[in-house]
Amino acid sequence: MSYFKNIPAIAFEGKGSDNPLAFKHYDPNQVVLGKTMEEHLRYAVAYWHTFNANGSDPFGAGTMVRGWDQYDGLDRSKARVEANFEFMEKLNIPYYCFHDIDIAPEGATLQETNKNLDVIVAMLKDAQKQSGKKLLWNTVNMFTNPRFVHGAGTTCNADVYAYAGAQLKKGLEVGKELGAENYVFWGGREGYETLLNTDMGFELDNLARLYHMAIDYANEIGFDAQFLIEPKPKEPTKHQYDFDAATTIAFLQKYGLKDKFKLNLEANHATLAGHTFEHEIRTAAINGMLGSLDANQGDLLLGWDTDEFPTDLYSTTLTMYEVLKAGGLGRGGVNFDAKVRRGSFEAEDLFLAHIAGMDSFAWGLKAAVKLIENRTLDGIVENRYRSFKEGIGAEIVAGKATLKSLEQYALQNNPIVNESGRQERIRLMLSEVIFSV
Ligand code: XLS
Ligand code: NI
Ligand code: NI
Repeated sequence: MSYFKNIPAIAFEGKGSDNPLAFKHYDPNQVVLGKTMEEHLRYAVAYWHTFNANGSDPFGAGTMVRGWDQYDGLDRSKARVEANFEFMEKLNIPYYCFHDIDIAPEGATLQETNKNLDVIVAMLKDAQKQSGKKLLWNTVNMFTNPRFVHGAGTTCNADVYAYAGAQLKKGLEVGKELGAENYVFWGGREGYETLLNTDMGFELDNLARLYHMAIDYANEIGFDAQFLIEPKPKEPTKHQYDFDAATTIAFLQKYGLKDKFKLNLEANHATLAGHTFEHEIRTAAINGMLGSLDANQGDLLLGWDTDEFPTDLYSTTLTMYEVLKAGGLGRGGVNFDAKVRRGSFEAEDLFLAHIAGMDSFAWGLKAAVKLIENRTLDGIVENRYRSFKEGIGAEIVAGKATLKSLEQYALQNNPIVNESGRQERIRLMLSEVIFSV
């Protein structure tokens, strides 16, 4: 059964095309810096936003009625599987990502929930085999059900912790069954509202225990996905423990987990933390922790995770610049953790939104390649730090300097001369590159 009958396969038509159902920048076969665009970008569909969301918000009901909504329960889940593979096929997207409860309904008991999952996972496995599409990552949702009111790995209730462990165990088994390339942990309720009733140190110890158990079990069953933690500073809890890349890295280091994990970074989470996306990517990269990207954008006028499709070319360019400089995404990818706006309720909008995101990232990739090939920013940065290449600077870098030798130098070096950082000029250069590709 087709859920998107009126939508043709989306092809690359190039910059001159005025066909809204075509790519103008994303040419999967175009080779840049030794790899095809498809290999660089490794696009993924987020199941929850595309096949589960209905446009509801705290003030109003859903606005979106999809083809699969004519069914209920497991039948609806099966219909979503068909829709997912038709969607990926038509958009030429190689990967998808999901939470356990996106793909199958929760039952009244853990046994029932697992049974539902088994039915759908078998179907997904078949569909993957037939289509060649792959699972970029899966995860388990330990934040929606009311049992997680006080957290999952950081709950005050050991019975809930045990349930979370069981759910995670099943999640790892599902990931293995479907050959997931990564496994994501996003701690929706792993945080706190007030220290007045919270033992922060104990909660973090427990969270680390759960991660260690996950590593042990993945090893036991031979699930070799890359584990990823997805930082986010707030929402739903006031203070999320995995606040940002730096906080998460410190946590992993403290608990001896750093070698087992990388980070899944999300643009809107970065801005909620008061950072740019490129800051988060650079922080991960310089610590060897860049794993995968959740591509979206926030609204800087709003204080929550709006998960809009990424269309800001400055951001996609600088994102891809950081990714290329870090040596690429490896087993990670660009997952559109993004949803169409409530007013964009037609099925066609799902395609138009993904095209916008895919073209914007491809455009950013092309611009980033040009920045690298022309050494635009490299040249500027190298020149800016050139005082560390010789004389006292070279001694500092070589570890030969002491406070005494610095004093000796400073006493005879008068006056000190600084140079402009030329920020405004560089920003204009960046604009010129973006609009030249
Ligand atoms: C929520 C997160 C979530 C994760 C997966 O803000 O972005 O969607 O990506 O649990
Ligand atoms: Ni995300
Ligand atoms: Ni998010």
